[in-house]
Amino acid sequence: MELHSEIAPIRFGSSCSRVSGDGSWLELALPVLAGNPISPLPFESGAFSRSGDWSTWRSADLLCAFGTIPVSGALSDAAHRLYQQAFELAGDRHLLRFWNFIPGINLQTAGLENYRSFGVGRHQAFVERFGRDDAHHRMPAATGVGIDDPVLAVVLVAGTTKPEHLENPNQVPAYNYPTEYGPRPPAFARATRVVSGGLRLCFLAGTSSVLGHASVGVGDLPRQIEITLDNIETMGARLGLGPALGRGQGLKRMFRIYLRRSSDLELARATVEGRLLDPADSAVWLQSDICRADLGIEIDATVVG
Ligand code: 3EB
Repeated sequence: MELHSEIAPIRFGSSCSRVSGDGSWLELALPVLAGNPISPLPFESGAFSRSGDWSTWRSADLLCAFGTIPVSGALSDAAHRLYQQAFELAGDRHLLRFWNFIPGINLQTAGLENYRSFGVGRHQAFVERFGRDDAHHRMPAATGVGIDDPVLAVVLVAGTTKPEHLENPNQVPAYNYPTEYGPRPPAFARATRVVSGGLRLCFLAGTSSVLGHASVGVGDLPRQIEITLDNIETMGARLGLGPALGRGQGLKRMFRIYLRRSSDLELARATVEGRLLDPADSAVWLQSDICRADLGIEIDATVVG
């Protein structure tokens, strides 16, 4: 199937995070260390509309949207509200993918880390929407990283075809994490895949150096990269793409690599480019805090074709 026009709703590397005047793109102030700051999604764009805090593109099969909400008090309230709105927008469509850009992700508000507070509101919204028993089966692949501006930004993909949500056998499902990682568990799957409009869409969640539920290689970035890439291999196989995540198969592949410290770029690039990336891929290297304060790298991917 021809891809006519792709949506490029996110542009990284701006000086402050904001929505453009016409609402058609979201600037995020994550510094770009390397690669393409305009991150396209490989979908036909469909009709654009702007309503409330949300910008939406609807095609026959897919809905892609981003929403932002200013944050002053607890992140849990902002997350709860923005996710309620996301679910309303998605309507009967199935949730396929979320990206979450969380202000001051590792800072604390009223004694609770902002990421954990975000997790409380997100989880509550899932349970309210789908019920306690069904909520886990509805959680799609997601990414959670930090931004420095006082705005919570969420990007959503939803579709008419029922997806498959996949877990990593070497990791505890995030929605079953013990409470040491927050009062409510993170609401996401390790990967989601679906066939939509004749295309196979594979969404790899933000993947990091986590085994079981523990952070691995704390203080040792090469080790963290090794475990992260091992986890990606495992999920590549689960997705049916093979351990190299479909490298060399003529698929469209988009990667985002988030580094906590920009000074790690050279080291990380050598390993990740060698083991994971192909020159044909679209990849962007970003500096951002990631949701576990003890980890330095997170990688997500979208593979289509
Ligand atoms: C982890 O494995 C790393 O809260 O949406 C990765 C992807 C992580 C998504 C999220 C968090 C999220 O627990 C953290």
